[in-house]
Amino acid sequence: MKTAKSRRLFAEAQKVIPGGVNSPVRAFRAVGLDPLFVAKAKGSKIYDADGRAYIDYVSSWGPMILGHAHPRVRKAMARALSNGWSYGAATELEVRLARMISKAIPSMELVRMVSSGTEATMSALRVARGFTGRNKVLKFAGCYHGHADSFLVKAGSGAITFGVPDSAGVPESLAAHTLTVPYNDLVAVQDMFDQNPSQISCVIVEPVAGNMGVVLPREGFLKGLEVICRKNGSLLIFDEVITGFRLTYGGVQKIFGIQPDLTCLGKIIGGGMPVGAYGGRREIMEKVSPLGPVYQAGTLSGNPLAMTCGLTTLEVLQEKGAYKKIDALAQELCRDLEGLCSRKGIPVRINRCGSMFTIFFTSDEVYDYSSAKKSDAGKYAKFFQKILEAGVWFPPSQFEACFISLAHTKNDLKRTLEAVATALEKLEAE
Ligand code: KE4
Repeated sequence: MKTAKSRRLFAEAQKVIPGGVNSPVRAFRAVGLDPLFVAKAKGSKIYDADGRAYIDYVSSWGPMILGHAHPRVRKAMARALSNGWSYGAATELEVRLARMISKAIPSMELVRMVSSGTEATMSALRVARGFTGRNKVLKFAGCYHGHADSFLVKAGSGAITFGVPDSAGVPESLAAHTLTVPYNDLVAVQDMFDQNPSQISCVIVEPVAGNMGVVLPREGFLKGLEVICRKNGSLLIFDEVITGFRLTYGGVQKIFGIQPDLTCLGKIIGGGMPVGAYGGRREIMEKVSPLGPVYQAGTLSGNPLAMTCGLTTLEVLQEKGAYKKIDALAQELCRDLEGLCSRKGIPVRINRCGSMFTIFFTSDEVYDYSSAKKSDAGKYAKFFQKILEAGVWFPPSQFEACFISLAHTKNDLKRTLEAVATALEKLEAE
């Protein structure tokens, strides 16, 4: 592969940016390569600095559900630019987007705009702590909620229930307030509540997990969380930064019939521009400044250009058949990938929910983080490298999700299968 320009840019980048990237997973370290630098993207394709085209399944980690550079979004943003693009004041655009979100996700009676998923979850946690007067938060191993200190915490050793930092710079005294249990394990959740009576402010969960690879909730898991939270006076927070407007027009909460107390959004609601949001029941969100005592703020919150991008993206998603199309494409691709791997005798598990999926190199069911980690990440890395050479760009980590956009075509799927077939042959030959 010709990567001279990416290599040169990476050398330059490392002189001025930590690791040469502005977000760790982009460094391609998990797949044993130097990162490719991207020059442009259009539709389902992404183009590297050396001019090579790839079918893109990263989709900017979820936001680009329409495909890249969608003409309607581009026109709307160009028009908006002529009005200036940041005022630090309230605008009609943010009211329209908040109203659209609240209409699509009725549990979000009040919505506060922020500029990233991390800000959304960090703020929702603060609101939960402020509303309940409790400090502890319960999360699930393998779920990622952005990089706020309280979430960069892993389960303490078996003996102790409280968390230990999962990153340098996170105070142990803070990590101790984060409790971590396995995903899909309601018994472990109940145990934590028994061991920490009236101390848990909230449970935060990815209702369909995307950050250990795609892992689906087992029957009754989400409903169980709702019941346990209600019984214990704790808030249920759905982190729908990935799933919000990905699996349906609105929250995956609609599909599962769950009413979380707070919901966090990001990615798609900004359409690729920096937008996050959190919201929920009025009585809870009325705790947020300037109404209430929980402080949260942001210079670029509700940025007019970002709002325009998000609004237009959601408008296009309202078009009839949008979700049916991307779900059908993903179903077809995953079915054909499974067939291909089984014909080649390569054990894989493909977890899919709507238009997001992960191919795990394991023969066992993947239903939580420890089962996800049993998959052969080394084989995934080699697989990634080989399909990349063939012009297919999957996430550079076994523990991420692939996304299909409205711009993907049957021909993209055909070319993807051809690339996978070649990659599997090369893997077998090794
Ligand atoms: P951001 O701060 O990256 O906008 O959102 C944090 C976040 C919160 N909640 C969930 C469920 C998320 O998936 C994320 C961010 N997702 C990762 C990829 N899975 C972003 C990619 C990156 O870190 O570069």
